[in-house]
Amino acid sequence: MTVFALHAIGNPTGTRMIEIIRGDITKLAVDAIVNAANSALAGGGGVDGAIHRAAGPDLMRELSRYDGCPTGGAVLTKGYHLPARYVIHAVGPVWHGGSRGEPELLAKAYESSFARAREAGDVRSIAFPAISTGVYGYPKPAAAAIAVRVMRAHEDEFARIVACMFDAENLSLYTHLLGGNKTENDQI
Ligand code: AR6
Repeated sequence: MTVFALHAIGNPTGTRMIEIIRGDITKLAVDAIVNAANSALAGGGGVDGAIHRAAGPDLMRELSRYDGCPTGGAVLTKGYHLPARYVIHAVGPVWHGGSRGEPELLAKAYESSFARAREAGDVRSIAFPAISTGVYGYPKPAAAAIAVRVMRAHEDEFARIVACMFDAENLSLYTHLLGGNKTENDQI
């Protein structure tokens, strides 16, 4: 799949940027991509399925060493056949209406991802999908606000933070939150 739009939006407080890319996260040549995994680390559909298909079966072999991962947590593996050197498998919450700690757990999934990236020692660029906003049913506007808040809190620790958006609604939400103008269908 082609990455078909690139949004590089300046941070009003400095030179670092949170970039918004519309496309398939498995194509991104960053140090680490984040996966929206489940707590069994068992693979699945959505971005998880795409990452496993692109990385190859060694990814599942490495994950099978773990006895799962709690919601809000994240584990780091190699990227195998992906352009990214690492995959950080973050477990977002299933949306149950908002009264089961979903906002805190979603923020924790992003925080845990950044923690794993820092621990790796050589991650300068990291890309995130919109965790929990697919199969897990988290309302996209609320999830976007949390994701952008946590990304901004870590902006100074990385050379590049990419928000990789797959669908038009998330693209529009992130673009609005990050203060940019939406332009679509720019080939890169
Ligand atoms: N690149 C970037 N984003 C993508 C891609 C892709 N290739 N494919 C989908 N998305 P989801 P969740 C977007 O369902 O809600 C899996 O079965 C998608 O449009 O992948 O956290 C896992 O195994 C959506 O905005 O993850 C878990 O069981 C976002 O990624 C469960 O789904 C997240 O959607 C996790 O559900």
